[in-house]
Amino acid sequence: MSVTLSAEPADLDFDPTTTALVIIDMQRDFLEPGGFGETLGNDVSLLLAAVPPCQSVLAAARRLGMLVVHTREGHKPDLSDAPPAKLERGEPTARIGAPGPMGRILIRGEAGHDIVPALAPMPGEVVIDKPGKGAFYATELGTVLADRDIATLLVCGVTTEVCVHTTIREGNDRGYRCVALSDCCASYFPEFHRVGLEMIKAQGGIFGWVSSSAAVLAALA
Ligand code: C5J
Repeated sequence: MSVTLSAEPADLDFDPTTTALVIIDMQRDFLEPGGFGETLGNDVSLLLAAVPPCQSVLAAARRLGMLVVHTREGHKPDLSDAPPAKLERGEPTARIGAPGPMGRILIRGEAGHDIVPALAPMPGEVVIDKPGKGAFYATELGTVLADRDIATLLVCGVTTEVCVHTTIREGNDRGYRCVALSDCCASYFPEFHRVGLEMIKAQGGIFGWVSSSAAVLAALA
C-alpha cells in the first residue's frame, strides 16, 4: 500500500514493502570523539546530530519490516581492494591502513570501522562493506535490492556530499527513487551539506528528492 511522503521538489508516493532504508557509513571513526575524523580536525558533533533522527526512522522501518541496509566504508586488511589512487592521498600518518586512534584507518574489523552502537545493525539486517564512496560500486547492493523488488531508497548517513551523494547518484542512474533525509544526513562542512541537498532536488529533482525524518514518520504513522 502506497503512502505519500512530503518531499522536495515534489511529494512522493512510496510503498514501504518496496522501499529500503539505507544508512550510509555511520561508523565510529567518522562520528565519535577520539576517532579518525576528529583527529583530522573535524567537529564530529555535526555528524552526531544526525544520529537521533536516524534512530527514529530506523525504529519505524524495523516496526514495519522494511528492508534496512547499513553500509560501511573500508578495505581488506591487505588493502588489495584499495586502488593506489585512493591510498596515496593525505598525510602518510592519516592514510588508509595507517594506525589510527581506533585501529587501522578504514580497515574492516578494526574498532573504528564499526557502526556506532546507537545505530548498530540487528541480526538479519543487511550490512554492505564497500570499498568506494558509492554503496553500489563493487558490492552486492544491487542484487540485494533486486531480490526484494525495491524501487525507493530512503537514504541517511554521512557524509552528505561524499558517500551519501555518490550513493544517491549511483541509485538514480540505476532507476531507484532516491530520497535524502536531510536531518538524518550530515557533513563536517555545513555548507557542503546544504548545497549537497540543494543539488539533489534542483532542476525538478535531478538526482532525487529531499525529505526529513519527521516527514517519513508522518507518512509511516
Ligand atoms: C564518507 C568520506 N562516508 N567522507 N566518507 O562520506 O570519506
